[in-house]
Amino acid sequence: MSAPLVVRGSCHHDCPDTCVWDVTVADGRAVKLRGNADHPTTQGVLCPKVNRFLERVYHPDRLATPLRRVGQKGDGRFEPISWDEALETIATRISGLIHAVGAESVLQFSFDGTQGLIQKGIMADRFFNTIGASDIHRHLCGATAWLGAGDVSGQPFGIDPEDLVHARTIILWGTNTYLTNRHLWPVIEQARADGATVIVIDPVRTSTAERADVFLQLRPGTDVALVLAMIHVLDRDDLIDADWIGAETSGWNELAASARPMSPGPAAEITGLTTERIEWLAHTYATRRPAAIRMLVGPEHRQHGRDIMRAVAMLPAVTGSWAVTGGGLARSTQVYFETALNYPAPPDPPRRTFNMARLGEILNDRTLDPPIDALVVHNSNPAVIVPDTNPVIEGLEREDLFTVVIEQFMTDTARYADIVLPATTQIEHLDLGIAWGHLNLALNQPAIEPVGEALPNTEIFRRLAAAMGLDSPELQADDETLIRELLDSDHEWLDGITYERLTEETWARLNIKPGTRPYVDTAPETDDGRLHLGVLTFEPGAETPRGNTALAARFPLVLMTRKQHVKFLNANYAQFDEHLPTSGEPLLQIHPDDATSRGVSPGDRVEVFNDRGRLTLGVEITDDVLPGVVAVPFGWHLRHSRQGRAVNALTNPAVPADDQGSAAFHDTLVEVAGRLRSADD
Ligand SMILES: Nc1nc2c(c(=O)[nH]1)N[C@H]1C(S)=C(S)[C@@H](COP(=O)(O)OP(=O)(O)OC[C@H]3O[C@@H](n4cnc5c(=O)[nH]c(N)nc54)[C@H](O)[C@@H]3O)O[C@H]1N2
Ligand SMILES: Nc1nc2c(c(=O)[nH]1)N[C@H]1C(S)=C(S)[C@@H](COP(=O)(O)OP(=O)(O)OC[C@H]3O[C@@H](n4cnc5c(=O)[nH]c(N)nc54)[C@H](O)[C@@H]3O)O[C@H]1N2
Ligand code: SF4
Ligand SMILES: [Mo]
Repeated sequence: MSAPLVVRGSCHHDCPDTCVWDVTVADGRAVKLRGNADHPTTQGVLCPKVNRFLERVYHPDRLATPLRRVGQKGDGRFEPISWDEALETIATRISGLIHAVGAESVLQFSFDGTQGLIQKGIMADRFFNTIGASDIHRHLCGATAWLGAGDVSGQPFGIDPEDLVHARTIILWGTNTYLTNRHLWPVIEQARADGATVIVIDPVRTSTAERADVFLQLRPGTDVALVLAMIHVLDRDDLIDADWIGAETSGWNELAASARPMSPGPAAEITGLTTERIEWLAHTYATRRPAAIRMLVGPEHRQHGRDIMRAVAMLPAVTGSWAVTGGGLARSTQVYFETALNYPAPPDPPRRTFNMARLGEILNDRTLDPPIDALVVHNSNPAVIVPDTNPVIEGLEREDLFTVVIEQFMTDTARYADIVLPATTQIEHLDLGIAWGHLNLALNQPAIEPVGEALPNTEIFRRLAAAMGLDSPELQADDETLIRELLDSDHEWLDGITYERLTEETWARLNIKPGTRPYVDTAPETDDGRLHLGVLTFEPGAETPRGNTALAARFPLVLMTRKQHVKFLNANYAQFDEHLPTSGEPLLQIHPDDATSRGVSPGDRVEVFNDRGRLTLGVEITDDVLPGVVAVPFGWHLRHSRQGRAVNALTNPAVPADDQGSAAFHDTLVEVAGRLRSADD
């Protein structure tokens, strides 16, 4: 036996925390995985999702060989084939389509299954750019938040989340920190121990809201009205920072005029909060400083999500709270990495690109020129994560759609593939991880050889390029070269951060001094170098009770579909029974008033439905949701309901008219029919 060795890597999941871990390897097998004790945010603990990651790696259900479908699409019957045969089949089909109808008939669909930059897509993108395939806007997470904050500040830099420790008011605005960003929670607790007031603004009483000093449970999607009322109060009570506004912003007069009609009275009527609470919030935010707002993505998932993100981003510009370390807006830190690293340039000419939320529509649209006849999915599970599942499945069922899925497990999407290719997990491949909850880069070193015949995504696309006879050397670049290219940047934030240093030290903080104040120490990257305020209007979404009274008469309840479980990470882990909550199935949360009026009692099964779909679910009757609001957790798989659908069978796929930004997931109206006897199940 050789002595065990410890290999350092980083978690790949789409999670703000990007933890660093130590993998103990004995005789080629990973035997222990622990959070690294010295990493500034991990501090020795991972999370309930990933603590048993090695079971995922060695799970008997891991895909071990390439597979070819032998049954109907969706029924999950496959036979093993060799890599040569799999790649040859794919190369022949794709080359044939390129010849017959053009490369745009091939759609690349990938998302955030890994945040490691090279396995996420650098080599895949090179491949699809070279052939000129159709692409997607990867906008279901974070893009709308980016656009909304960017409307105010150009590049949407926020404060280092670690600087929240200096704040005396912390507003967790539509973010469920305790669940979704758990390594930030100790920072929030530390600030509170030092005297900070922690406020949560959310339509749902989340596990974070339960831990807050003050929980403001507003009606979904009404945040712009709340911001306008806060600005109304700040202006009325002379709590704005007029010097700061004059020197650093433009558009204040237009914003103040927008806020004048929205006194706390009308805002209370729209948001459901009391006028006293709104007054208190505005005063506290302006006077208990440093005052910080923390946001991630929750409120972006609506038709007017960009307006909400823009509105909230205006608050620190109006009070000048950016001026003191610990104040300002703490949002995704991804923009720092995108600024510093040498990301590949966008393809020239640009590829035909569709918003990913429209996958169902696109797969079924024969009028596209050309229509989509091949789909290659990697790092994503669209059958679960895309809104409006039924058209997605209808598209995936098309006999004439050639579908390839690169996966670690037989997911709900992979079941519809013609060819499934087995992918390595994070402990089997090299990668460079960025973070969106802190400022540390991490190098992930492979700890073990690939399990079975699995290959890294990068290698799969190198081999596919070769099988298609594409001979550009950049399609054969190895993984280390790809990482070195990303680090090859003149940006000062990367000074001294080399591949060699990362192999020694694993992680490195971008060269940004703790306490740096965006828009104070550096100017906003806007056309006039000022923070942009301007006209702000509350508009209800087209699928909300206020926005469509006719539809609301049929479907009076607003459906929220947030992340809710400690052992789920998006669509990952629901395949393992040990990761399911004790209910063993998704439960519909409904307010006691709505349950009573529908004759729903504890223990009942109900149907929740709209014109897009229908699910039969158990219920949890709770005032964690407001009257008129119901919630079903996201992340469960299709097998977890009688209909063979998860909650996205109900959700609203509408995207902004310019195709930029997320879908209106949470602008979804439904009705609930109660009293299904168990015989109906
Ligand atoms: N355990 C666990 N952790 C995760 C994930 C997971 O699946 N499980 N997923 C990861 C990913 S990909 C992401 S993007 C992050 C997301 O992290 P967060 O943004 O913190 O989480 P979400 O659940 O998307 O949304 C946060 C909150 O927004 C609220 N919200 C919805 N609409 C509105 C609104 O109109 N106004 C206000 N004020 N609030 C609203 C929801 O009720 C929800 O509680 O979490 C990451 N971490
Ligand atoms: N209703 C509703 N829908 C939502 C959301 C919501 O809150 N509510 N949240 C949205 C958000 S914020 C997000 S980020 C998306 C998440 O959407 P996705 O990014 O598609 O979801 P994940 O489950 O994180 O990852 C997808 C798959 O990637 C695979 N994977 C991981 N690593 C690798 C790898 O190295 N190679 C390959 N080939 N595969 C790999 C995993 O096995 C997993 O099945 O969902 C969105 N959809
Ligand atoms: S999922 Fe998030 S919290 Fe859990 S180990 Fe990965 S980065 Fe850390
Ligand atoms: Mo996300």
